Amino acid sequence: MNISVEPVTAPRVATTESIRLGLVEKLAYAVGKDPEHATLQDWSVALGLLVRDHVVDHWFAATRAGYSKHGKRVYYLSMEFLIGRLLNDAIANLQIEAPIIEALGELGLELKDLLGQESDAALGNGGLGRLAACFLDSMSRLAIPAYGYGIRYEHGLFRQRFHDGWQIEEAEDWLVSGHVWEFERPEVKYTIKFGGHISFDGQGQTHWHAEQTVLAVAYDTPITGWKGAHVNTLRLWSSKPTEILDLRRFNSGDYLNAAEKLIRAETISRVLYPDDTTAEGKELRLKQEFFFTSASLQDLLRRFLTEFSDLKLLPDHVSIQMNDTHPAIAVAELMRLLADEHRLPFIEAFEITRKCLSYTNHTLLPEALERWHVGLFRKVLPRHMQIIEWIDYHHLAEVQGKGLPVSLDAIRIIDHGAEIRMGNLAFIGSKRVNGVSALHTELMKQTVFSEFHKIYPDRIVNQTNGITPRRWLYECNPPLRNLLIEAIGTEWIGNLEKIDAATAFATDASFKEKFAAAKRQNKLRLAAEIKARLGITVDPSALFDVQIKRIHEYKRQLMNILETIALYHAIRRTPGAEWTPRVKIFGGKAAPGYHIAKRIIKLANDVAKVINNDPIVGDRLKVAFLPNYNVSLAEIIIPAADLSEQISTAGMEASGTGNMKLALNGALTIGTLDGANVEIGERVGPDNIYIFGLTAADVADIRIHGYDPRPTIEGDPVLAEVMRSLVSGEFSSDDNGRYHGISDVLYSGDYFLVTADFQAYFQRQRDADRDFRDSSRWTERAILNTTKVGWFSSDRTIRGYAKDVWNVPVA
Ligand code: NTF
Repeated sequence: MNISVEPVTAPRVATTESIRLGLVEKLAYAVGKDPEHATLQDWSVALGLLVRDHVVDHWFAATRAGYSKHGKRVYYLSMEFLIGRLLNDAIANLQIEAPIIEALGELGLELKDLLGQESDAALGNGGLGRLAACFLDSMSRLAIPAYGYGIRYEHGLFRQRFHDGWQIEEAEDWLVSGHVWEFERPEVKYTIKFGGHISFDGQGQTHWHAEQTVLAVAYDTPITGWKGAHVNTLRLWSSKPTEILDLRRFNSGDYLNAAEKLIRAETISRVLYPDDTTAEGKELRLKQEFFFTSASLQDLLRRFLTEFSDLKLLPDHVSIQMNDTHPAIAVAELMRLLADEHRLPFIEAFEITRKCLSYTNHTLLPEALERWHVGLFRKVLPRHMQIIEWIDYHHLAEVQGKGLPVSLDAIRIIDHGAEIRMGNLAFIGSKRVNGVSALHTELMKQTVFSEFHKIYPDRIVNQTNGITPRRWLYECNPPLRNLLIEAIGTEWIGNLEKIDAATAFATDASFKEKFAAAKRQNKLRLAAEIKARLGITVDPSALFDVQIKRIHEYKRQLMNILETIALYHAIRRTPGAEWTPRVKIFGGKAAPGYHIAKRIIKLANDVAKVINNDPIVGDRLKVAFLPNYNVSLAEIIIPAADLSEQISTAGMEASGTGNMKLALNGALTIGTLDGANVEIGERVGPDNIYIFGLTAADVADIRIHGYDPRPTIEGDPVLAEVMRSLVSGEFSSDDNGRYHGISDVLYSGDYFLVTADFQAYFQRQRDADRDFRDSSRWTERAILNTTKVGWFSSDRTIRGYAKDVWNVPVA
């Protein structure tokens, strides 16, 4: 098309006047309401649409610049993007809060009320998905031309409710009142094939006769970087049928069957799998993985071919990051597209593929390393099965040729002809493979990928995780943000390592007082939230002890609950002693099929009920398990925390990112030497963190030699009493047997070594109690946590990827 209209060149300027007029206009012409009849939701949508206009101006500029430079683009493929709310994030990044607050004030509205109307985009389970969201923010901050690619789930992570203390899952419905941030792109669509069979014609062409085809349709969300300097795109795929309706069947009265294809097609992007540690859902899950991977690769090839024609140049212009093994099918799919669709020789296709792709590993838990049965895989992806067989054979021959002393069994993709190991496929098909903390990367080299590491000693690199300081300090913690700006200016927001400048104020009496006041303000806000959601009154001067994360045995919420019980018993014995009042705050969801995890939630709630209603204990100890933990709730809890629980069995938490958010907001960590805790400890110093327990090496040793929990339990009167209370029904008077199973798990093997670490943990908690009573000193240490963890910005992480993995320049 030849259009002679000048494009928008300069982003619009926000003034109080322009915002007020713009809002009323959006309300009328986009929402269809007049101010007299508008609900808060209507106003929130109007504000979203208006802010979006500002975002779009910046977005166009960035996209045009990207095309004009003919540079390299980064494609971040992830099954999950846990982005949360976007309105406040866009306002903050564009720095247009002041005129908005003023304009709303003139209209008799408050910004925070409108922000609360937006639903959370919960397209992820936990750490892995939230990391992807922080990375999008940082890629925009650093002006890296990048696309996030994922699935537009109609239903995100389930909503959690408690019924009599048990977790109940309900379908989540984030799209129900519309989503103002996305742009549907009905013209951007790709055909995705499943099943069927393969034929070869005599001329070297391969044909895939699919059994099912669906369309992947694009939905774009702009991701605004700091100060709007760059805006990237999150492109999510929605599955649609290739045929709208079987009219013949419909007209014959067969309505249900006429709609069958539609339902089958749309099922693919219907729901997010609510499990981040096991390869569940089998066939549908495999289809989801292939669906978004294929659409994304087709899309990026199309974009490449609009600028270049020689596919050999692909690695110079494209870097594709596989977030875990969920998109690892990209290895075979990129080869298929290059070889079958674009007619490149296999060997060349393989070379190009290995230069474009890289893989991030997020866990060493064996149950989380994806494997697919060959039978299922061949049924769903017959052509990819052949390609994987080719890669496996070819790679094995290559390695054998080198004559290295490695176990060939360990590096095969197809394990004994029965299962496909996606980790191995991803490794073989990647330029770089990275872990997410120093310890995790080291363990990757020593365990899962040890044989690969011998063959490819330069391939594994570390990129310790990070968090975006925009959302996780600037936006969620206005009192602390304002104090920091007053003390050291604003540079830290775009460059978090500069926050170290505030270290000089750690002993400044006036700064300390203001820091403590900010913390108190945040604690009051959380106390109000606890009251509103649970009806529990908590004392804002108590120590707020926070554990927020998915419920998993290796994360050891159970150990925290046992410690809570021990503390409860101690308080009851001598209520007159000098106690440090504590509020134990929990948040987190259990995978619906993870029965022990769900029982741990029930135990926490049972323990809470007994303790919170015991008049002898009073304010000395309260327990609050907040239901439906999500990004928005995290934004309220994290700024209010005094103590951050990071107590996983050493060697099992790949990194953690909640640990970084809590430390940045001035919480001291109590934790094991696991994941990024190790690196946090190095930066804040041993006096400002409570480290305890077995190390990863100790745990590995125990795994070899075995562990008998009984002598440990019986040798510790505190723990022995806690264990007795589990089986006596002290917390389950309606069902004495409810926790016998948990007790059995601990007595028989205790795989996660809760009992082994209990005593050291209990002791460190008492150290924290003692230290918290010296509030002046505690504040100093909290300040040092905030000022010493600037390195954990996801901007630093992304600079690392840009340099070591993607080879792209950054701003
Ligand atoms: C998680 N992995 C790890 O368990 C966390 O320690 C880590 O911080 C995040 O990834 C982000 O790297 C997963 O969620 C999964 F799916 F791999 F198990």
